[in-house]
Amino acid sequence: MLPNDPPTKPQAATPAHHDAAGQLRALGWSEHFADQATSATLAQTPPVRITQVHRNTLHIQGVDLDTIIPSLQGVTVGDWLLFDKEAPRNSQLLSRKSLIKRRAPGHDRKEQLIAANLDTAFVVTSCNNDFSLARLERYVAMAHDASVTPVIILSKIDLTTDPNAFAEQAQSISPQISVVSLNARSPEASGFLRPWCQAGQTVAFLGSSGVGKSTLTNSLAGNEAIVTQDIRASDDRGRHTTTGRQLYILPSGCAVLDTPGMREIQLTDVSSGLEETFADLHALQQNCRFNDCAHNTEPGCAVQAAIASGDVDVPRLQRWLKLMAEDAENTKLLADRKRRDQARNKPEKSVSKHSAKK
Ligand SMILES: Nc1nc2c(ncn2[C@@H]2O[C@H](COP(=O)(O)OP(=O)(O)O)[C@@H](O)[C@H]2O)c(=O)[nH]1
Ligand SMILES: [Mg+2]
Ligand SMILES: [Zn+2]
Repeated sequence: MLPNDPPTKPQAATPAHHDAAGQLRALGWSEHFADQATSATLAQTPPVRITQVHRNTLHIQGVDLDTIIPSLQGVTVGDWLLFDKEAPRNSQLLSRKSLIKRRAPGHDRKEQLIAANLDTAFVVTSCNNDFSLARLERYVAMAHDASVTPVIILSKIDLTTDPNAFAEQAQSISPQISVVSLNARSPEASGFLRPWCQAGQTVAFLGSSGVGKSTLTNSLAGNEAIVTQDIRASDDRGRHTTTGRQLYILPSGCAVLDTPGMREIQLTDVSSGLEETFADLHALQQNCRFNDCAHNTEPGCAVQAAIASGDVDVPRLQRWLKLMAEDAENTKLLADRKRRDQARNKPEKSVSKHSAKK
């Protein structure tokens, strides 16, 4: 083609990260993972990231690699594997930097892995009926427990007359958490999220359906490639083949996970996350006379004393007690269940695990 020839079709954008190191970094690779393998191992079994989990397959991306492999047990979106090309089932799961999970809805109520290796969780709610402090606290506790930085995003500020009232309430959860108010459809929206979306970072949007998660994902991607408005499809009933969670690797080098709305987030095994989210109440509790104080009618209860003096917000205390009870209950149920499953499946499991050697 002559230099002055007009291009006959749009030119593919030059990828910002065309070398191997740049590609890996854009996928979220960091020392935490590199430290887990020798360079010989990495050459033999290259690192790949799971960008989607389907019923029977995984979508993986690596350096000059974008493919589908058969499912592996116990992995989730965002996980890193050392990919064995000859025998994908023998690929090794790298130890995670963070993991977000919940107790799944439905009657079997197993533990469900939501996402691995996130740096930031954007907890999105809109300035309307969706807004619920109790739900925000759940997500924040989940993020804290996973050592993922929670950032609260209040969307649809263009649809309310008093966005500040929502922002103040959200900030009341903790002075340490960033609260960002925005109109997800405005061109400025992605700019507000940039501080958390630098190259090499992995961020996720969590929150109910319809609050603007896909709109924000699109805004970060700088295009309309990602479908907005979750289709109310059969995936809700668990028969569908995909979880609907997808990790997008943006040209800017940030990995973004868009998730469909989760109707229910039951906490499990997040006691330290609750401690961090309700740090004020947790600190007060240390001064109660009894270790197992229920902060009800016990003598010497520091929490009741703080209520009497007006220092404690009673609805917040009630939400804290409820979440702690729920967490304790689910943690116990799941531990019992795991024990039962282990006892029942032991012989079978070990056979299938080592079947290659039989
Ligand atoms: N007015 C307004 N509409 C929004 C805003 N955020 C999202 N929407 C609209 O709300 C609908 C649902 O958005 P979507 O991004 O699909 O929500 P998701 O289910 O959380 O992924 C779409 O029609 C969006 O255009 C916002 O901040 N303001
Ligand atoms: Mg969506
Ligand atoms: Zn007490």
